[in-house]
Amino acid sequence: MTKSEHITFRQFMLQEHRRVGVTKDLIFLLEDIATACRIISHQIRSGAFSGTLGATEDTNVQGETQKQLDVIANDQFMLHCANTSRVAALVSEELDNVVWQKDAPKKGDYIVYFDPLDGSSNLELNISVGSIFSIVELEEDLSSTDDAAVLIAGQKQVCAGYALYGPSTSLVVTTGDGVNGFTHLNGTGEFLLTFPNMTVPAATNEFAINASRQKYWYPPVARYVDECLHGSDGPRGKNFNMRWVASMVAEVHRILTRGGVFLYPVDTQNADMGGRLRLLYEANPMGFIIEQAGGKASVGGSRILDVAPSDLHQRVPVLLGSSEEIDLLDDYHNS
Ligand code: AFP
Repeated sequence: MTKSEHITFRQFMLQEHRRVGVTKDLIFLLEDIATACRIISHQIRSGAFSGTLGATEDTNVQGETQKQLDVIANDQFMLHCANTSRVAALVSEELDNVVWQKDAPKKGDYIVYFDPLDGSSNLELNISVGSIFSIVELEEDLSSTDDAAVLIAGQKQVCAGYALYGPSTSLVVTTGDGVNGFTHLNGTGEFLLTFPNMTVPAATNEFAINASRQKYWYPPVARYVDECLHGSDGPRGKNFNMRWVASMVAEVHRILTRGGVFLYPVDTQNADMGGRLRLLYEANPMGFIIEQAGGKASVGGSRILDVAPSDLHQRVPVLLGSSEEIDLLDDYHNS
């Protein structure tokens, strides 16, 4: 497609409104999220000049030192997600509690979950980072704004997406009918459709895992990785390549582009926390996106999107990507 053939995010979403009934309220909310991501992208790319690439003095609910840009990105999501009257609550990796936008949430209102800046330990290294978001529609009026009301399983998502702040700024979104990728055009500031109908190949020869944690792995993951490393001489009968960016958004984007698996399993060292990655604003949105692109997303033997949340910042194992590989990993976990 030439530049003139690249339709804008708004044009594409209005097509989806006519094609599959994506609501205009959701389109407005997504445009506000896209604006937040556009501003975050600018803040990151100018961070070296504004002195904001480093850490703050604070730690977040995760016990992690907050980067200045974690806070800036969170502020942008909070600001831009509060515009539409249908947003009932915001859930952020950076905030201890739910931020309720109204006292009496109604059926059809949105809950927005987000990791405003994922991979921020890479910022000073100039390695790609991203923002992740997930949207759920309330299925009934709420009698109270108890934080437990936002503990909704990932299978109920109506939308999920991420922005990837890399060599270019990508916006990848699903509203439940496939996955589409947009690229930010410097100058006009628009997100143009550049990667329609993104799909994950069922087969792959590429896996991503933090191999330094090998001594902590439980047998199913240890077996899977060992067989990949044995390559054509082993039971898999083919050689594998490995990647590890330490930025989940970058790994997922690679998998959507050429296949592969991303593994952050529960292990003997993180077992008391349930894993490393957070369910509501990392695993669920990425799991929804990967499934919508034809891949699979598992906690190891069962589907991420089926997990019934029990805590706002709950962590889960994440095994996602090419379906043939995730099926094999599930078999190893279930045998
Ligand atoms: P940060 O946001 O603290 O950089 O963590 C990024 C992340 O949550 C995810 O994006 C990476 O895949 C994973 O952690 C990297 O974990 P390791 O530091 O153990 O490699």
